[in-house]
Amino acid sequence: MLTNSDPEFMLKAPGLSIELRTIAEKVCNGERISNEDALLLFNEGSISFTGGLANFIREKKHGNNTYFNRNFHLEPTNVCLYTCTFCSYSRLIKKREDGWEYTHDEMMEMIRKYDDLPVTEVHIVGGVLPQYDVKFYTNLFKAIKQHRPELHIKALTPVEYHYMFKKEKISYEEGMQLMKDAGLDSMPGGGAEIFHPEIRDQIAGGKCSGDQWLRIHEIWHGYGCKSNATMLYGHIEKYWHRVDHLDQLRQLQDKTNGFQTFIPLKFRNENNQLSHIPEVSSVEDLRNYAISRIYLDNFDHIKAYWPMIGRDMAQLSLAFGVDDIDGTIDDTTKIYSMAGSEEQNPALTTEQLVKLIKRVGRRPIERDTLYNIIQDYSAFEFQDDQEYKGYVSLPVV
Ligand code: V47
Ligand code: SF4
Repeated sequence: MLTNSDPEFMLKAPGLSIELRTIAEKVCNGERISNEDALLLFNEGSISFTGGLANFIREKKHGNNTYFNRNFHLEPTNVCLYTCTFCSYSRLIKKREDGWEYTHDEMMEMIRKYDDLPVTEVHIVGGVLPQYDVKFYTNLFKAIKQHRPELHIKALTPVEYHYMFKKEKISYEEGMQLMKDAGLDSMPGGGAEIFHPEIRDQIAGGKCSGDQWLRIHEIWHGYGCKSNATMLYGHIEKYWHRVDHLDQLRQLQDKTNGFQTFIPLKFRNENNQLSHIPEVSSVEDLRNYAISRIYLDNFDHIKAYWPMIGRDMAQLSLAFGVDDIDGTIDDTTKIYSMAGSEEQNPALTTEQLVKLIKRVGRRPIERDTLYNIIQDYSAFEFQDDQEYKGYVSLPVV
């Protein structure tokens, strides 16, 4: 039987132009698509055609496996020196009384709240302020490791690192080594926005450039460490800016193979300086996931971040190239609720995440940050009313 992820099915799609057929042939033969191909898919690929190609790659790489982890976020501050126009989260220094600025001890208190819970990762990211410097973060990472050595620290982005290393007058190489020695395990994908200066200067002026973002990841990968990458889409950029962004990520990945996951982040328009720009449609979100999956042939994973896109869309995205839906979160991030996401208090239990994945016919796999498999939940069973009943652990195949 032919399914929509069967190559033959896609090559037989009625009315397919020669150019689109050539893209489908490349995908079926495991060949890389070009920037022009990606642009053509954005402009002319139907959602079923593009989604089918992405699903074909997704299933070739991962079958039905869909990954998630048990994590929580720590956001040291929402006061920030920068004024990114898309950001609903930050409070300007002159209005800092409206925000929060946690101390070392307050942050350790939050870490201790998870002592009896089976979380595997803390994701630390927030605003940029002078007091959150190299000393602050190296002390924090050391204290976390001393308290709970097995908790994976995924923390900060080149935006914070560039700022604090410059202030400290140390090189990126020295700075990242200090972070590694203090206990940093991996870097999240934030701060990438859109690399091209034509857009970056308008939406994220003053913070690290696209080249600096890429350079810090390259150095980190050179130390044998892993990181993620994001792209903030659906605001003032054009399709070709997205393709340029993906191109730069693919080129760096060819050099280092240090990226694990690509996470497209949909611009949400509440409470920020770009609120006049309408959000893109759900079809556009699915198209963007699918083209990211097709283009980034050297990335293992594509993630849909459910607190940003909502649970329904995260489920749908699993048929459009996505194989990871992040983690339990435990209501510990405010970035997206403040920007208008439908997820106002993002928290899912493991059971809820498993159920979400199973309801769309995929196989829920709990992973750690580095994609070591912790548990396969495929034998979860649901009663008629779709309530979670229990699970048995299965060997992973
Ligand atoms: O860099 C801020 C984005 C990012 C808005 O690596 C917005 O696993 C949309 O990078 N609309 C931070 N996006 C979050 C991030 C992330 C999230 C989940 C997982 C991982 C990972 C990384 O959030 C920022 C910025 O691009 N952002 N405001 C907004 N209004
Ligand atoms: Fe600051 Fe990050 Fe918001 Fe930009 S996106 S204003 S750097 S918190």
